[in-house]
Amino acid sequence: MRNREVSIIGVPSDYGQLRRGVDMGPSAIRYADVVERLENLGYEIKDEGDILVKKETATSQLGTNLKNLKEVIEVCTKLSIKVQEVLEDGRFPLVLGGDHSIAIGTLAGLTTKYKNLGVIWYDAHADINTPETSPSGNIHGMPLAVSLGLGDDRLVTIGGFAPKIKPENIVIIGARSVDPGERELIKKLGIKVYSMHEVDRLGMTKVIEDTISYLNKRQVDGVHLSLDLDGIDPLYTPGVGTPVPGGITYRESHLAMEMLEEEGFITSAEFVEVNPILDERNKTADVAVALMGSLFGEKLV
Ligand code: HAR
Ligand code: MN
Ligand code: MN
Ligand code: MN
Repeated sequence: MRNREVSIIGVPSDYGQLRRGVDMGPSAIRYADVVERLENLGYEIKDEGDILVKKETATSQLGTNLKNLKEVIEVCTKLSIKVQEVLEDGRFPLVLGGDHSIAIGTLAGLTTKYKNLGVIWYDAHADINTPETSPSGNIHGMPLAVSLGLGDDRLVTIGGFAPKIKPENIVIIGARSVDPGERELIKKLGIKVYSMHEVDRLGMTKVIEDTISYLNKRQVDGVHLSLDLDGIDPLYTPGVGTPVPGGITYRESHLAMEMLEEEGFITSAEFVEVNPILDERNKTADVAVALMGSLFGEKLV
């Protein structure tokens, strides 16, 4: 059954990387009329507002190579509590980023309820770096690793337990910029990846059909869609901090959302990495909201 009661949670944080402006993502997405769009589909929308993110000028790596580690821990801890509250109210959490490091908090909150959570990671990147393999020290390149229990202990144990998710419950779609250490870990853990090669070769229809049957076989008790707008080709979503050419098209992305909606098994979602400063007239937020429309059942005819 689809949950008709949706809570929107804004996370105005840019601490997971070094390009400012992605903290304005939630405002840009609200400006693109997310609430209206989903209300028009018959959903009862509660905008929970933004998680309080302090604007620090002097941030702390806590003696590690992880940029803004202290601030990311604070944001993700607050977010995990908020997501947990929304779930306890029986509502669908729709999280608006912010950079992708916030997924650490989203997943920590979700897995207080879902003990065998499936995760669809729609992204140009694999975001599975550890402090040892990260070329940048940017935590937005690490949330999948952290949620698997790999990385700095203070991130890994947010919410008081670890790991949050299982490697065999993850499906990555759209990958085309993967670091050597990430590739090794993906192989070692046997994580399912539909890179752009598979998207081109199989077509999005088959990719999503296979994703659905794979996660159903895993008997997941919920499926979280973590959608990084850089998964889509920068032709359509230029307002992202780390654009990579050769991405998923606008229509392929709509098809993916429509097929996931038909199956009705997405139980939470987050849309991240919208940076209005780098955008062209809020194009990227508009695409995010249009994709949410399809994910929540908007039909063309
Ligand atoms: N893999 C690179 C790193 O770890 C770049 C990560 C960029 N990540 C995002 N999120 N934009 O997917 O630094
Ligand atoms: Mn705001
Ligand atoms: Mn990402
Ligand atoms: Mn990305």
